Amino acid sequence: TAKQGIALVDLDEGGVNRAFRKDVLSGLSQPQKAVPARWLYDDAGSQLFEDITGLEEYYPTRAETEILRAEGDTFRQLIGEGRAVVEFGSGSSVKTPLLLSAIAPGAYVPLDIAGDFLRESSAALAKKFPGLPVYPVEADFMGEVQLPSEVRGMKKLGFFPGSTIGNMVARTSVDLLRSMRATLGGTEADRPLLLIGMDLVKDASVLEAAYDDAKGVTAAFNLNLARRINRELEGTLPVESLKHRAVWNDDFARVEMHLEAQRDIAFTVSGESFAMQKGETIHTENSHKFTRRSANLLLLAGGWTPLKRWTDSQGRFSLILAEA
Ligand code: AVI
Repeated sequence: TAKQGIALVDLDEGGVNRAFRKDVLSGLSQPQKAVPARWLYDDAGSQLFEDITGLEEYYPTRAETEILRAEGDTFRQLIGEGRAVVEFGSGSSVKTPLLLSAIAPGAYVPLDIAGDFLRESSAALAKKFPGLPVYPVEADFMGEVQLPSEVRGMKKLGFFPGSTIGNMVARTSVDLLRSMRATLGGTEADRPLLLIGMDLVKDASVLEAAYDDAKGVTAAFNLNLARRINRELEGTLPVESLKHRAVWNDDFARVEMHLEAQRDIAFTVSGESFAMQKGETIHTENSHKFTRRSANLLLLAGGWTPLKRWTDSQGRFSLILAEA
């Protein structure tokens, strides 16, 4: 069902996030231990991710920004003016303004589950674009979201930059693409558009460096998950005995992040006991990379027809415009 403005974090009597505890306890009980990547983003994790986007080795943000800067005129020709831009996520302070200045939209609707961040970034954006109506919606965009009545009659453009789609396995990303279609609505005669960032397959050494930088910021980002488990779930994970790993999985065309035990360890989380042998890992994130064909196939599976594709000058990252 479509959601809007409901309480999104379910805390127990002790103030513990129930969904986080459930995911961690069940994930640590699997033969290959795994925790869903969305739990990387508490306040500390979100700040570390911001820091990652400025790293020398982490090219995706720069590459995508380069495309947004260079292709403004083409965006305007293909997308037209006056659409309501619905961003899946709170929007970045750089990429979103580039798109909005290029296409002169009729409204901007950012959707995010993190309400505080959403309100802050929306206020900053409204200041930058004084004439533009901004309608932030606090919602989980993985399902269909009810858009504000003010934009109901407008044509829509969905915006999902950053290759965040790559952090999902195919089943989940197809579900999301279909939910986006449902959220954006439209008719045969008035099809919504989607502008989506998808990072490209490239040399494994370049990809692994992007996810294991020399300054150790990505390592800190990954290890923060163990710290968060200790903080919020009364965990006793020995963080100093865990090592950040970034590995290219060629079969699934993705960079995987893991936390690897450097010795045999035993620990508890919310009173439950776990053990890891030296070398065993907790899988914490997938970042899928695409080819032109695999990107098109995924979009088609999700109900979107690719219309146009742009890449940066070094061919590292793609932005695709698709139509429902
Ligand atoms: C948010 N997401 C697209 C990032 C990525 O590249 O997969 C998250 C990230 N993980 C490590 N570095 C960046």
